[in-house]
Formats: sequence, C-alpha cells, structure tokens
Amino acid sequence: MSFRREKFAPEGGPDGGDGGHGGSIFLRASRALNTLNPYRNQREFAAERGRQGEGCLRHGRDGLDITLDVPLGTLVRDGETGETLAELLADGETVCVARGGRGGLGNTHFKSSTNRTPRHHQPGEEGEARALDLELKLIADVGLAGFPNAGKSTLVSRLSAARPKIAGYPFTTLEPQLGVVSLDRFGGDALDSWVIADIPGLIEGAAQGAGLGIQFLRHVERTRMLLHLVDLSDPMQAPAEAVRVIEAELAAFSPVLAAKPRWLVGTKLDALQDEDRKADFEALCAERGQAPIFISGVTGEGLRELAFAVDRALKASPRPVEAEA
Ligand SMILES: Nc1nc2c(ncn2[C@@H]2O[C@H](COP(=O)(O)OP(=O)(O)OP(=O)(O)O)[C@@H](O)[C@H]2O)c(=O)[nH]1
Ligand SMILES: [Mg+2]
Repeated sequence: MSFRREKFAPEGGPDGGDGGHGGSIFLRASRALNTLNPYRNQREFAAERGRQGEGCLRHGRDGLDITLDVPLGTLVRDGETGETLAELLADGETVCVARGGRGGLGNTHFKSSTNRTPRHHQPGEEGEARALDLELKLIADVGLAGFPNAGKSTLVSRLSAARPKIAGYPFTTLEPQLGVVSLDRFGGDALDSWVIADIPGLIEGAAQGAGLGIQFLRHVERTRMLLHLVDLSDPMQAPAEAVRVIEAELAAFSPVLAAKPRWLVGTKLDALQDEDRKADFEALCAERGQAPIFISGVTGEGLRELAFAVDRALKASPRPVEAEA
C-alpha cells in the first residue's frame, strides 16, 4: 500500500505496485543423468519468492523458477497421497510439481469513485509446497548378448552394484536384470553412469525356441548398443563361429536388433588356453573395424577401460552409438 506524495500533491492517489509471482518448481527428464543420486543429499528445494511491490507503481519482480533434472524413467508420486503425478520418459520432458504463489495486488487496484484513498490491498498467495517420492524405472543403455556361460552376469556384477546369479552352467540367468554402471567405481565421476541389461544366453536355434528362446531380446531392443560377449577360453568354439551364431539369432528376432551398434568383447582372458583364440578374435574385430576389447571378470582386466569407452560412446551420440574403431 502506498500513496503518491509530491511537493504539490501531498494527498496524491494510491500508487502501490503489485507484488511479483513466486517462482515454480519443475522436474525435467535429462538423458545426462542415470541416477537420483543428486537428491540423496539435498532434499529440499525452494524457488525464489516474488519481490514486494513498491510505491510509484513499481511492481515487484517475479521469483525465478527452478528446474531440477532427473533421469529418464523417473516416476513422480505425491509423497502424501501416493498419487502418480508424472512419468518422465523423454529427454527434456518437463512437469510443474509446485506452483509459485500469485503476487499480491497493490492498493491502486482498489480505488473507486467512492474511495479514492483505498488502504486495501491484496496480499500475495503462499506458493505450493509438496513432498514427492521419486522412483527411477531404469531404461537400459546397453544390452548384453552372448552364449550361456559367456560371462554376462559376471560382467554386470563387476561393473555395477547388481548381484545377478552367476554359475558355471548354462541358463543361469532366467530373467533380465539391470545394473547401473557408475564410473566412480573406476575412479571417474559419480554422475557419469550408464545402465546395462543382463539377459539370458542365446543358443543356435533360439529363434525356433531352443534354450530359453529369444523373446527376452525385447528387453534389449530399446537399448542404444549391445556388448556381445565372446568366451575366449572355450577351446571348442572359434570366435568367428560363435559370433555368427549369435548374430543370426539377433537378426531372427528383429531388424532393429540386427542393425544395433555392437561391440565384440572377448571374455575370460585369464583362462585363455590357446593364444590363437586371441589372434582370431583380434582379426575378427579388425574385419569389423572395431578395436579389440578384452576383459576378465576374474582379474578385472579391461573392465575400467570398457566402462569408460562405453560412457564416451554413449555421450558422443545421443541415439545408437557407433563402434569405436
Ligand atoms: N575364468 C573366468 N571365468 C569366468 C569369467 N567370467 C565368468 N566366468 C565364469 O563363467 C561361468 C558363467 O558365468 P556367468 O556370468 O554366470 O555367465 P552368463 O553369461 O551370465 O551365463 P547365463 O546366465 O547362463 O547366460 C561362471 O562359472 C563364472 O564364474 C572370467 O572372466 N574368467
Ligand atoms: Mg547370466
């Protein structure tokens, strides 16, 4: 509330400006995040207050909004009612979770023919406050492919906090399982991470129902790339043959999978019995224009390099990645 006061108008009219609106809070899905870790520590957020209106019809500035980034796949629920408010799936998708209060109205709004010196003004409104439950439903960036026993679950267990069942018999993994690969495990930044999907093994004829079939491949159809694990310790199977069989099954499932970028990864390097296997694998990679990748889930060799290489590749291209040559 304010009245104009000037030298020759000591009883000037009302001139109280309006208050600014309070800032609102938005959640925005961002591909740059894979975890809700940023919200482990800071759990309360407040957007800026609107500023007071002032005399001389000066309106207060609106408070600034704040936008909090969350990973794709974040389910947003009201903390009290449990009601689902949003599911943020697409990069950039934004939802308002708490609206800022409306700014107050200055006393100029209330002048009338009968009241030319209104003292009345309308106070600003409180902004919304809301407790939220955020739950992340993961969408995998990277899918695994390979024969049973190739070491897929072992790799997931070494790269992430996931603890899939691992055993020396085929079809240990029956259900897909996801793991978050955070680079801080390998001395990188905790905010750099990607999601890997462990799935059952494939065998020749899986498309016709052999083994566990191929229906579970739908779980990796939306991933951005595949890591195709090739057991180099197996004396019975040449890498080129192993790769051919798996690729045929992927192709039988869908053209999308057949076209998906994939890296061959030679596993069980520690148990290599025949150096020729390693040379064969290198030659196979060279044919495909890919640098050979060797790992061991036992010694940990190559895991750090793999984790960083995948992270770089995923960052370099927003959709399916190119093989690193
Ligand atoms: N020596 C050695 N053994 C490994 C390595 N990685 C996995 N293994 C062993 O290989 C066997 C199979 O490993 P898993 O990780 O269960 O293989 P998988 O590909 O998930 O198998 P399925 O779930 O049946 O498709 C287990 O006995 C592991 O201990 C490795 O790098 N070196
Ligand atoms: Mg497994």
